[in-house]
Amino acid sequence: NNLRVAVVGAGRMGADHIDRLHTRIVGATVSAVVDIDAERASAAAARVPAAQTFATAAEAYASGTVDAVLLATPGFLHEEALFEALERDIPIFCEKPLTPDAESAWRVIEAEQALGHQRIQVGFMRRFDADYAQLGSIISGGTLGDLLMLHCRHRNPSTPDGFTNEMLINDSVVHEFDAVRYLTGEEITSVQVRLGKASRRARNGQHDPQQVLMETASGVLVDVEIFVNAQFGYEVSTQASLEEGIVDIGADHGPVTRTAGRVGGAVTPGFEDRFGAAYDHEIQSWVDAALRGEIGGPTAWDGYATAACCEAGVRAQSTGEKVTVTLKEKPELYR
Ligand code: ISE
Repeated sequence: NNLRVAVVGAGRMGADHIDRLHTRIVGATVSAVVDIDAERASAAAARVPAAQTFATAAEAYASGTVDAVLLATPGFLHEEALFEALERDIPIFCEKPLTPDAESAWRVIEAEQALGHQRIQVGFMRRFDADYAQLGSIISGGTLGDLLMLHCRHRNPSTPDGFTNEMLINDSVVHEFDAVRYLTGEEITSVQVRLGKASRRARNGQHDPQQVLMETASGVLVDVEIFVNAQFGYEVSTQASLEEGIVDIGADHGPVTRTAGRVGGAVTPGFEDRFGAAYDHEIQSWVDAALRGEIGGPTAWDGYATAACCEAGVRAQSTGEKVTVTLKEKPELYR
């Protein structure tokens, strides 16, 4: 069994997925690399001699060499690409965010519903990270009682050009929105953003860092420090307060060395390393499920619910108010 995958978008994450599909994933090959930038497509495809390059997904589909598609373009380009792939009724892996706002995400839900089965898996890789999965089972297992609060830190060393203030929410905190929904098994009911003292390293009109506060349906309170120009390296960590204990996840691992009067280990440089194993698991799960005609991870509903949180978060950035998140009723297909 071999799934022939077209990777659309040959940027940072697209190139990483091409490498993963080519070297580590079983049951799939990269048959097409699509990017409007021909040079970028060729550079990313160079590692995979069998892959052809195309300027558009339509051309890749027309070549007759594509069974499934992995979308790794920026979020604002996803809606059209998703419709195009849903029309062909092929397995779709869509990097986060599904789309940038609730209305467009709902149009995607409607299109998938019209097919009558799920085709879209969304790239919330934290669900495939060992630490998150273990915290998830501690919470759902109930051995430490009910979950009361979550304290999250999400720090990037720096941001690329064009990473706007809204992208702190839509591209970075979107992962916390999904992680909170995953860990609590509940929807998020409100989002608030507090802007305090900003770093002089903030660029592209960003106010950085920001504190994002959320509530879930049962009243679990969540605070997130999103700090995308933190310089020192990459860190995504969470502390959970439960009735009978406190659980920490996401501390950097690796050897801790004591030498020359100092003690320490290494800091993870970026998300490719921190979540490398999680990305491998998520893509393998997608491929395995796709070969059975199913999906193997977060659904378009997860994409829609987080898009609604992002929309509320972006509004909260400018108003400073607590913004309520209201979702439409969950369609049968996702229950
Ligand atoms: C990036 O797009 C990701 O998805 C990373 O997981 C996140 O940590 C980073 O902040 C985003 O820019």
